[in-house]
Amino acid sequence: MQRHGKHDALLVRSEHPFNAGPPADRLRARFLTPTELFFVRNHGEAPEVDRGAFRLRLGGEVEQPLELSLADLGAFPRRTIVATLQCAGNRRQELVRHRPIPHELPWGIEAISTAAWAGVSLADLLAAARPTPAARHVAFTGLDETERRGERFRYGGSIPLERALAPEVLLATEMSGMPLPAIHGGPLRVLVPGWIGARSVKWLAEIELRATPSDNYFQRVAYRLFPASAGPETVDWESGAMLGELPVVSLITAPEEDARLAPGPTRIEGVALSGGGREIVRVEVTGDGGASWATAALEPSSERWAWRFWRAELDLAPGERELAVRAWDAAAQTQPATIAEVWNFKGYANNAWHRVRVRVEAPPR
Ligand SMILES: Nc1nc2c(c(=O)[nH]1)N[C@H]1C(S)=C(S)[C@@H](COP(=O)(O)O)O[C@H]1N2
Ligand SMILES: [Mo]
Repeated sequence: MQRHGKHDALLVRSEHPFNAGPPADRLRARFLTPTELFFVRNHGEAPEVDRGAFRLRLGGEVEQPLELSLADLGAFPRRTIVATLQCAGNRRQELVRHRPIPHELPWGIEAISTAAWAGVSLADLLAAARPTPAARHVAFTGLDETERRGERFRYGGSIPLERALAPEVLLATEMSGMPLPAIHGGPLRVLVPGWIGARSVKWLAEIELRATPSDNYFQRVAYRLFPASAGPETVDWESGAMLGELPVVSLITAPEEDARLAPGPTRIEGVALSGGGREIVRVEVTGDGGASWATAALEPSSERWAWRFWRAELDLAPGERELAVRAWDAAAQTQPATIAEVWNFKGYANNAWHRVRVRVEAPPR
């Protein structure tokens, strides 16, 4: 079994390619997820990269194409950003329970983690390459291959040039104080804070400036959001919205589903995150299906691109109870109540209230 330096406690959704994430009781243990617990999302096998021979190529709609070794990259100013990465498929399992979603990973809540990423700003490279007026999108291609529709090709995706020019978009070579591990894209990956994880391309080898988004399968076809009425047979793939910025989300990490709890005041805790660096301004929990809400305490944080830890207390009476959480961000956006409102056949962007069923019972006397 391949473990990639990962903790044995990880929930493994697939071995080949390796896809795994931290169980709920470890997800929120530390603000910076220990790297051995950080979730992994791979579409193909992790490639081996020769660090000495490695060159990053940057071309397309630029006046000055670049070809850079890792040492060349090290000459640009070094920046560190604490950022949470979340897969667009996080919490797909709840969508699957509502209506089946074949051929996609049934993630629980574990496809989310936080690290301190270090590397160089993509903006600094772009300044050296000087994009032409025709450049509107920045496309990334990794070195890993994957197969879809009978074709083998490299993983890729793109972001708008406007997003790429922000200083927090990194080409990262370090993760929480260590060289970027191979399983997380080492030696070099993109980090697009506040956007779906899919755009943070690992094993980065090529950057192309373009007038249009990337033609890669994972930009052109996958990672699009369709209405609930669309299905794999009838869908017009081009009609879906290309996913980018994350929606506002929140998760209950404790208690866990099916927990048995004593009646009375009960501590509830979890994490919340919004897209685009928007601050989480309120988190609320309910134990009565949304009839009443208790406001959670937010842990102080100055990390704009990272999740927010919260905790709350609910007074629980005996019986089967459903706990739920919703967060609000600085744009006054909040989360839809039900899975039915967000269901889509690819299983992306589930930001419905996160619900956890528990049994509350007095201890036997
Ligand atoms: N080259 C490459 N980059 C990739 C992927 C991939 O399969 N190949 N998966 C993407 C997806 S869908 C996510 S959610 C993140 C996960 O990053 P992690 O494995 O470091 O957590 O990487 C993204 N970058
Ligand atoms: Mo993802």
